Amino acid sequence: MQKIRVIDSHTGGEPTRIIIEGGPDAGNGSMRERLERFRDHFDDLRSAVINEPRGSDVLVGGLLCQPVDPSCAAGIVFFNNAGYLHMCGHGTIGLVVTLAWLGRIRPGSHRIETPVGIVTATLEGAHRVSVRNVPSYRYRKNVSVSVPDYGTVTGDIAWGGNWFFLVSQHHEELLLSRWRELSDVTLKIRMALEREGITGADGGIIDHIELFGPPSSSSADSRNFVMCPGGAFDRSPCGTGTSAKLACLAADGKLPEGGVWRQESIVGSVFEGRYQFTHEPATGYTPDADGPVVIPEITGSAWITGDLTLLLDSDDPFRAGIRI
Ligand code: PYC
Repeated sequence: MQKIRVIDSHTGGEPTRIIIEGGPDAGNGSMRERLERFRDHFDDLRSAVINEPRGSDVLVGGLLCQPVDPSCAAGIVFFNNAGYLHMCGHGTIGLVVTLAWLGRIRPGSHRIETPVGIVTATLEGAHRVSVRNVPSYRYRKNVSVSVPDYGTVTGDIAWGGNWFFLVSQHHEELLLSRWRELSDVTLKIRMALEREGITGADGGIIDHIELFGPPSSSSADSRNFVMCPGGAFDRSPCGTGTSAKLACLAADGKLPEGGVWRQESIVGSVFEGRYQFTHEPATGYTPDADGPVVIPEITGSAWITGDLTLLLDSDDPFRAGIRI
């Protein structure tokens, strides 16, 4: 019987499951190398932790790692039902609240290694965390794609730690009760981008699709619906997605440096975002990108929902989860 201890939390409604004991031996390399070792040698464990019958499509998992850089409090490799994420904003907020709940960190700033660079998370209380994300930018503006049974959709391509296609011009009402229709259209957009060979820089796969619309709360600036790589929608406003949005706002001169952007999710939770211009290198950035490089900071709250031990019985036919 294999035992894996995990701490579950949710950030603005989006769940995170952090493996704190009994996870795979991902080695001692960089977080990128550990992601590759996890993916190449222990992918069944990812599926066991995240997929049914122990998990669900909505969960994002994180393998807590010893950092390489001693100035960091932790390293992390994020994963989901479809594979591995470069970075995860809501997951980082969940990780920091998890580490605090375990008594491993105290309020203040903590550096965290991810496969795409070091982020700095500031724990401001038991639940509230600000994440200074990796350098982000808009790569292309007003890219049109022909979506079968729907029409032409135009959006921006931006990097916020993952690749996003951000669409503001559409006829969809962003209501939670319409999640099936919104899922259908965003999945079609994603497939159309793939079919037409539209990617981020260096051929980066655009695996997150974001629709924007008016907020339901007067204190927010915008509402979004974010389709994640495995076909589940983000219940939170998506940390990397809000970072991509901030990069687009900076590129269009619609939000000044340091100004606050309140991004509401499809379930009504809110992340606060702001950005600073930077000369730090960004993944895949070249001067022909359609906007400056910025460092986004995302603030949100997370709550612990479980401290449990997953059991993987060698006789269980669904020991490695159900891969749909
Ligand atoms: O918060 O960055 C995020 C995220 C990515 C996928 C789900 N959440």
